[in-house]
Amino acid sequence: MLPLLRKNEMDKLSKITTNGKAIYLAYDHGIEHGPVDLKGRSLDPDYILDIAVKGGYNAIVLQKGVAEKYYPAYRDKIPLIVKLNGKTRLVGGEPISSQVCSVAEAVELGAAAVGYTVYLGSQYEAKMLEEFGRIEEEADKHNLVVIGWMYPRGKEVKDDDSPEITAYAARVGLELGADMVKIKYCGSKECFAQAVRAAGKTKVVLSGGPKVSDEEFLEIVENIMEAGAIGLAVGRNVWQKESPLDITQKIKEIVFK
Ligand code: FBP
Repeated sequence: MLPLLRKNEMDKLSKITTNGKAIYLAYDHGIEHGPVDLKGRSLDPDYILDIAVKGGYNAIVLQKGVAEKYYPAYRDKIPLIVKLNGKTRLVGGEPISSQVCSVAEAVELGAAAVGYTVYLGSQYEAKMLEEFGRIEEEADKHNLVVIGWMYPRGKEVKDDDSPEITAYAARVGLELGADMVKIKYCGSKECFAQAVRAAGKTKVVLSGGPKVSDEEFLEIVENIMEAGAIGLAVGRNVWQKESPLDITQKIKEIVFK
């Protein structure tokens, strides 16, 4: 039985990786951040999907509404990661991201993987951990990859990008059974390596972050790859740039070299 499980594990990951490495284009900002992030061309989902396909991304990350209306035309061109929960930036207080799409719906939409944000340390952490557990169980039945957006956040979390908290977030992903965790950069190669070690056999990808200069971003990509990450899920640092395909090419040279 065990070898079979391991084979399934490899099969499902191979749908959204290339030789064990990966770049994902994240585009769930319409709900998380709103129009402030989606200026100009990036408001149009087709513009982003076109970058994802032309850039050779391993998958595109979408919420179900955008996936329903735009992904059918791209279904044969690029794998889909459906983000199952979300929240707007309009709510104050302790963060909670509620499930807005089921695993079954994600399967219908053609997903190869599902993503779910857990705000570790939030007053509502317990609810998100419980939902994550249920999603894991359902996703397993469909052989879908589960990616945890592991974000320490809330008034109890004073230093959300400290080495210790970042490693903690990565470790929680392993403990919960995530196939992959998406974590924020903690400022250095050494710190990120510590998080990768904490995640054990759970794969680690970088969460891109707000737009910075190409040089700064590419240095971060170098660092996380040297630290043992398998790649990154990036949004703003690609599609908010003047030439998204140029920066994509540079990212690929580092990730897949
Ligand atoms: P970016 O590369 O643009 O940072 O996107 C990664 C991501 O996790 C998105 O999937 C999500 O919409 C956004 O960041 C959430 O960012 P935050 O919770 O920090 O506002």
